[in-house]
Amino acid sequence: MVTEGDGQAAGRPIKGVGTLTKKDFASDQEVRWCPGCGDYAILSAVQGFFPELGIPPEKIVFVTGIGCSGRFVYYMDTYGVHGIHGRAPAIASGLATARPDLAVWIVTGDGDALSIGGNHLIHALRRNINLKILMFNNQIYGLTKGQYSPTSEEGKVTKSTPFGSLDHPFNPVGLALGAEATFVARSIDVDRQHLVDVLRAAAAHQGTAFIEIYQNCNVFNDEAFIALTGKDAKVQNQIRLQHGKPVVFGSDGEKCVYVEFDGSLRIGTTADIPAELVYVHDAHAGNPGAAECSGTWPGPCTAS
Ligand SMILES: Cc1ncc(C[n+]2csc(CCOP(=O)(O)OP(=O)(O)O)c2C)c(N)n1
Ligand code: SF4
Ligand SMILES: [Mg+2]
Repeated sequence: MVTEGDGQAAGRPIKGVGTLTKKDFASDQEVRWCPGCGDYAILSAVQGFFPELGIPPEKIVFVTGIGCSGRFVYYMDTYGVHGIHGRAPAIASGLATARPDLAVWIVTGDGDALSIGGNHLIHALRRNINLKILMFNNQIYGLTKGQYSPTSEEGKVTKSTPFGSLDHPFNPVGLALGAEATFVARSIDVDRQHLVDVLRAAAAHQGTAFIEIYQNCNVFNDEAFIALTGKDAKVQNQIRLQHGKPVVFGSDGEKCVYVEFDGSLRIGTTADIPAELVYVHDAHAGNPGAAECSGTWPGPCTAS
């Protein structure tokens, strides 16, 4: 199908959206992240996924703030706004409200979204405008060369915390659920399949979708997610939430999340827990409490 304006705004020949490929979403700009940065994998996953949406690039707008993550906008051959620090949700909210015919995606960082932009983020989440927010969480300020961020762990030694951070970090998934976001997910740069599945679900969601993406900053915070990416560790530590499925993990599902008698969620050995007590993930649960609880565990997760 060719819709009005296809390909024209960017000065390219008209191309039917059914024939779009990854290349149609890759701009001619030289990608300037550090070699080995997790941002490359996320960019590649997004560019590879977008053709399946069937939306012409001219109907898509990426809005970013400031940070290494903010450079994302230059590399997508769509419309884009490289905004000011922390204000991508404000700019995108106005755009998506005025132009509901556009697909508006935000790319932001942990500092951009949760330090200077924390206020804008929570209000975007509660307003539930049709926005998709990709928050690259590398638990550090990358662009400004390695200061601690609101997601850095306690005790983090950086240039701005030479004796170790005293602050308790935000759990972005918990924050988003607390703001009653209607779609909340977590994924990771190195798991393309999971990331694309989450992007697909977010794109289909009507309202604001918040996706935290763990992203390795190999220069200033290398291996921050090694517990989730290490060969053996990832099997033990990743908990994948699938709608309607019991939450089990570890090799052969040896561990599970179960409901304790007081209603709290605990981790146990699957063989020791009666099957009816094993927690079943409900992505549409009205009460986000359980999802929030699961969001505090490590590993990719989705809840909405
Ligand atoms: C108003 C303002 N304050 C501070 C800065 C400096 N600054 C630029 S990027 C950044 C933090 C970026 O960290 P994050 O959002 O985590 O992005 P990353 O570089 O890690 O992708 C800061 C503090 C700025 N550009 N503008
Ligand atoms: S500083 Fe870190 S986040 Fe920024 S481009 Fe380099 S590796 Fe990536
Ligand atoms: Mg960061």
